[in-house]
Amino acid sequence: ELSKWRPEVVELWEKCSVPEAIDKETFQKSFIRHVNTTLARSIYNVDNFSAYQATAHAVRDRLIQRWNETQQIHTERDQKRVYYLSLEFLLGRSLDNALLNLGLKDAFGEGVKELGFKMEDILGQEVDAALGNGGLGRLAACYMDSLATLCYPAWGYGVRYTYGIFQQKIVDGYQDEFPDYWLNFDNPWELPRVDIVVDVKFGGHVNKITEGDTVRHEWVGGETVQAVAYDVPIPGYGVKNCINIRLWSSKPRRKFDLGKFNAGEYDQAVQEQMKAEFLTAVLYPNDNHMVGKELRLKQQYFWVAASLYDMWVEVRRFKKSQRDWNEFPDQVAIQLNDTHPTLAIVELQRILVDEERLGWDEAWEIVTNTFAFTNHTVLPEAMEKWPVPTMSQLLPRHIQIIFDLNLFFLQKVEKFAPGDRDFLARLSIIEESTPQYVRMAHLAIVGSHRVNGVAKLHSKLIKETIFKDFVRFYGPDKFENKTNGITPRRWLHQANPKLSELISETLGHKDWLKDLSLLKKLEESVNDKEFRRRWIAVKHSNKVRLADYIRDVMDIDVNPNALFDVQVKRIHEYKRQFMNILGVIHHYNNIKSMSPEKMRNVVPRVVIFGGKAAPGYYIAKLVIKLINSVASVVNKDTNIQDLLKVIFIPDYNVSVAEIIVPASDISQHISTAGTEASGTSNMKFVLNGGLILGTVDGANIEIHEEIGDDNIFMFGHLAEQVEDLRYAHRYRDVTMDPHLNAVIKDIESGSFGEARIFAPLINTLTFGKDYYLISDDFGSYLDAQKLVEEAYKNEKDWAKKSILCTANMGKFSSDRAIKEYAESIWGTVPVEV
Ligand code: NBY
Repeated sequence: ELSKWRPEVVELWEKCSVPEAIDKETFQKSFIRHVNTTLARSIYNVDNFSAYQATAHAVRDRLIQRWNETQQIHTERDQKRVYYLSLEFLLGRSLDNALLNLGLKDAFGEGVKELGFKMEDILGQEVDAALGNGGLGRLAACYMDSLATLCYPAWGYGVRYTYGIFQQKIVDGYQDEFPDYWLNFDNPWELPRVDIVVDVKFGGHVNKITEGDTVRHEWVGGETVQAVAYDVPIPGYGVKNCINIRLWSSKPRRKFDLGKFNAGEYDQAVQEQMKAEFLTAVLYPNDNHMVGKELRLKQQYFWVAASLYDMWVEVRRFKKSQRDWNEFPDQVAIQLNDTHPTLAIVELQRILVDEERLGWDEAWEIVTNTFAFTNHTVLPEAMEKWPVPTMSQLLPRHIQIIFDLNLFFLQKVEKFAPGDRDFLARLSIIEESTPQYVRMAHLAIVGSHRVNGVAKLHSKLIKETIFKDFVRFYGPDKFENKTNGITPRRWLHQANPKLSELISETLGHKDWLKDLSLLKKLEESVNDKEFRRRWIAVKHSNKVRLADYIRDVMDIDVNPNALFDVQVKRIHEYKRQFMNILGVIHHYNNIKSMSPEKMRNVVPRVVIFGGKAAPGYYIAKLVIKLINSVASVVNKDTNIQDLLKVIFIPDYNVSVAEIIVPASDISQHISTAGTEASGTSNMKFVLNGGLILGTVDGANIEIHEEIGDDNIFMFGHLAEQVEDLRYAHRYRDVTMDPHLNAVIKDIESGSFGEARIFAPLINTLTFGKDYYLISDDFGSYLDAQKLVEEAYKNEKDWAKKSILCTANMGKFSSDRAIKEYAESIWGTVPVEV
């Protein structure tokens, strides 16, 4: 008998499975084995890139082992699982992170050194996994790190885009986009699961079948695309747990149409294949802006259907053990990262009703107890809605279900508020326009048992504005706040190794990496002169590192002793990079008007920008052009004695952020109050001892609460004033701040290149009624900048502020956020390997 289960086979199996050790010598052996066999190279032709690949494979071997053990224990324990559905995972690089989380960095660093390589050179070879736009995608990545570290039985589900977020080049001051073909070389951080394939159907029609007094629906016909799974292991820090992100890639069911091929129509024979592969080819590059492309809707359903089917394997597992369907929500929690995966709600209802033949109400009870929904924005242009005709074509059964759900929902609303037609229309899942639209946020709320915002103010605002009617209908308990967080492993330990070491030495432990509130104890060292000296030295060396980077990529020298003033994030009008560069012009003109004595009082400053604009976002792209035009004038003006430099760092991404964030003295988070749901880079900067200049918005407010008045520069109007200010702009002329007026006149006089180029941008302030309230906040913005400058002159006090910033950031660990989700929304408990 050839059975695997014979005792002697099991014994042999166990004898042969030697765990991959993690000491230096064993690492070196596996490194060389991978160079020789995996890469088919030798000592004579192994370059830095091959060394990276060999190191990555050696680390991956060890990751997979942990991954296997984690999956095994999770299956064995059979605890409730959480599935995090996100259309974006902005992971960045994996090697350094894996080395640190597994505790291998020192041994492997020594190991490669002895073999003739520098660890930094090897780490520098890796390309970012940039499968996301900005904050939302990076949040998903931080949450996976925390889920692994805290040992929750969790999975991420996403899309394996062939092209991530575009690469940005600056040509003549303008943004140019280039495809991000990140899979050009082999990707050691994914495990292709060619055996895990799910058929996903589009189009076709629905048959209504009457059997006695029951009616059922059958979705037939249409085209089928296959989803292939790629698994990305995510190691926890300081634990053996290693969780999984499953990314789906599309491929055709048939490679080509043999009939057409034989008829000599070769080009048409491969067309189906090309169309199917196109489905997951590219990430849509818009942040906080909905673009209603049919392909995007197809991506969403493709991913959601494959993921639910995959979870279904689990469901069948417990069906075998005779569990009742009603227990499904006790086994599974699904978190919707924004409305992008909302079709999962409809898909689960479809499976339960059409395929498992459950009654409608019973199925719906299961569905709503399974899902929870996170909202990330209040901007109207970001609200997802899909035309009913498009959805009917692609998903004929789903649109029926949506209309039925809406009917039953509105019947309840009608009972709640009899005769209130407006209330009904406002709550409806369907927008009654021509054509009709499906409002995805409404569907997500109706289909979830919890809805949350991502910072206190944001969660309050959604209850008072966009979801107000739902709060009235459901009561306030369905709506919660879960303030965002960031992982201290990547955003301090990995990005800022020197500060991490200083902190560990001062506290006498590394436990703070798993319990960030322990940083509080750093407060006791704030009056220790020697500690402050070392703190300042670390910041300085990080500024030198950034200055080196700027020289390498831009060939510009900046002075690391200057104040580094940073604004890096997606370029968007609501984030007001425009206001920042207008402030820079004001500052520049101010310096130019000074006598040499007065100039001596000016703090030298390097203003650093970075960020991508959506390729179709004309105004955002003009902001980039203006920044670069100002930079080219300012940077070559010798009259200002290097007191000001303006830098636009191209192609801002996660890896570049890891260099910029630790080097910042002051960073700007200056959105119009009420527009930035949370922001998460604000947390990263403050954790690294950078101060912030910010508006009373998003998580700035909670950071302020934690670190205190003395350690943050806040300015501008409040969220509750915004509506009135906009109203005033609409019906009276915008009253320009005199300083702002002068700056605009300067641009219009051609000081920064042809004025007509910038006219559409300047028009947003005048004809555009200054929707983002730059004119209202400009005065207090300049005042706040003056305070920053004065404070920076006192090195000792600034160092104290910097230390107190870091010391009080405990709350903003993604570990805290994930525990809150687990405890109050998911009801999951940790299972440690
Ligand atoms: O989510 C961001 C928020 O702007 C930020 O304030 C918050 O901190 C962060 C995490 O909660 N939102 C965001 O990044 N959104 C997107 O990237 C995005 C991408 C695509 C679409 C909408 C939003 N879309 O509709 O296609």
